[in-house]
Amino acid sequence: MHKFLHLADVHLDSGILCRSEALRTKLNLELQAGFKRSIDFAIKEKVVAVFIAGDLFDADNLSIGTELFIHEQFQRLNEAHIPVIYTAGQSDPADEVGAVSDRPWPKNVIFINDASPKVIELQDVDGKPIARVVGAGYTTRKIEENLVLRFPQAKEQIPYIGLLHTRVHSAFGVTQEQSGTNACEVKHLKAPGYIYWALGGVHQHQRLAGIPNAWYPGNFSGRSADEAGFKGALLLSLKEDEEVSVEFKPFSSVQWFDLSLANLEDIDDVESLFRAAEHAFEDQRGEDGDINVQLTRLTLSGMCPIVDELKSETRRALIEEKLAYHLNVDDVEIRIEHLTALVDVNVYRNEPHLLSEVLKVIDDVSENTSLLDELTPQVLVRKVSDDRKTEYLKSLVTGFDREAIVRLTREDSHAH
Ligand SMILES: [Mn+2]
Repeated sequence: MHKFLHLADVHLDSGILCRSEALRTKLNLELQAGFKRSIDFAIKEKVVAVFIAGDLFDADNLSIGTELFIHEQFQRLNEAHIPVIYTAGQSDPADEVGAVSDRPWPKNVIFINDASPKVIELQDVDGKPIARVVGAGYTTRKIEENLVLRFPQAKEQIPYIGLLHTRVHSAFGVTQEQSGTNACEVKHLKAPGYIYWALGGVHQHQRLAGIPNAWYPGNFSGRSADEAGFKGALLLSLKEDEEVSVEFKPFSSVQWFDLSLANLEDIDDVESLFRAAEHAFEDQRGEDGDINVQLTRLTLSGMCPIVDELKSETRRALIEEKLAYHLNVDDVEIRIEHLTALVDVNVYRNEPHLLSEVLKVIDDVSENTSLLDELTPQVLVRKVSDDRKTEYLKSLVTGFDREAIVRLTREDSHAH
C-alpha cells in the first residue's frame, strides 16, 4: 500500500480575524506548529509524496521568518526522501512567489508554476512506477481559464492523480461570483479518468459528489468563525488493486465555533444568555482532540429583553469576557443582528397613527423587489451577484419593523 499526504490552503502568514493582537500571534504560531505536525506525520508514515494544492502561503504577506520555516520543513522531507509536489494557487501564484522569494527550493520540491499540466512519475525504490501525478499552477492571481480542460487522459496500467487549485462549481461553499469564468465542473474532472483529484481552493473540507475520489482537504487551520470546526489534511492510501481510501487528519490545534441564537424572548438576564450559549456550544464541541486554542463567535438575532445591555459596547465587551471564561475558551465575540426589544408588530399594524403607516412602508419595501431595488444605493450591492441581490437586500431590512416600533414608541413616551 502506498500513502500520500494531501494538503491545501494552508495560508501561512494570512490575516486572522480576531481582535486581540496577542491571540493573533498565538494563532500564527499554532498554524506553524500544525504544519510542522503534518510534516512529522508524513515522515513517520513514510508517505510516497506530499501534495500541496495551492495557497500554501499568502504571497503579499509572506515574512522572511515564514519563508525560512517553509524551507526548513521541506528540507526535513528532503532528508526523508519524500518529494513535495506543490502547485501554485490563487494566494501564491507563480509570478508573485517569484517576486517575493528567490531562494531555491530544496531539491525534493517540485513547484508547478505553469498553466500547462506537468506529469511527474513517482517510483518505488526499485524504479517501479507507483503513480503519475499531473499538476498545473496559477501563473498569476487572476486566471480566466478552466485548467482542468488541459489535463491529459490517464494511460492504462498506472494510476493517475490530479493536483490542482480550482473552485468546482458544485462544491459546498462556492458561490457563483467565486466560480467565475475558470469554473470547473465535476464532468471535467471525470473526463481524464484519474483515480484521485487532490484539489485546493475551497476552504470547506469535502468530497465532491458525482465522482469517486475528488477531495478538498479544506483550509489547514481556521482563521475566522467562517472557518469553524476541525481542520487539517487528507491521508490518501492507494492499494495494489488501485483501490483508494481517504482519511481526514486534524492537524490544526485551533478550533473556531460559529454559534447562533435566535429565540431570545426568554433571555432576561446575562446568566440565562450564558446558559443558552453553553447549550449551543456543547452541541458543536465534539471530541476535544489536540486543540490548544478555541474561539467562538456568537450571533444573536430576533427579540431579546436585554437588548440595551447587548447593544452597549462597553457592556458587551464585559459580557464577552465573562462568557469566554464561562465556556472556557480563549475568545468570544458577540455579534448582534437585527436584535430588538420585545414587540408585537401586529398590535401596532392596524392602529390609526404614524407607526402603522411606517410599518406599511417597511412591509411594502420588504415585499416589493423592484421598490427595494430602486431605494438601494449601488454602493451596497455592487459586490453581490444578480441572483443573490434580492435575498441580500431583504436581509438588510429584516427587523426594521421591530426597530421602528421600538424607536417610535420611545419617542411617544417622551412626548407624554
Ligand atoms: Mn485558499
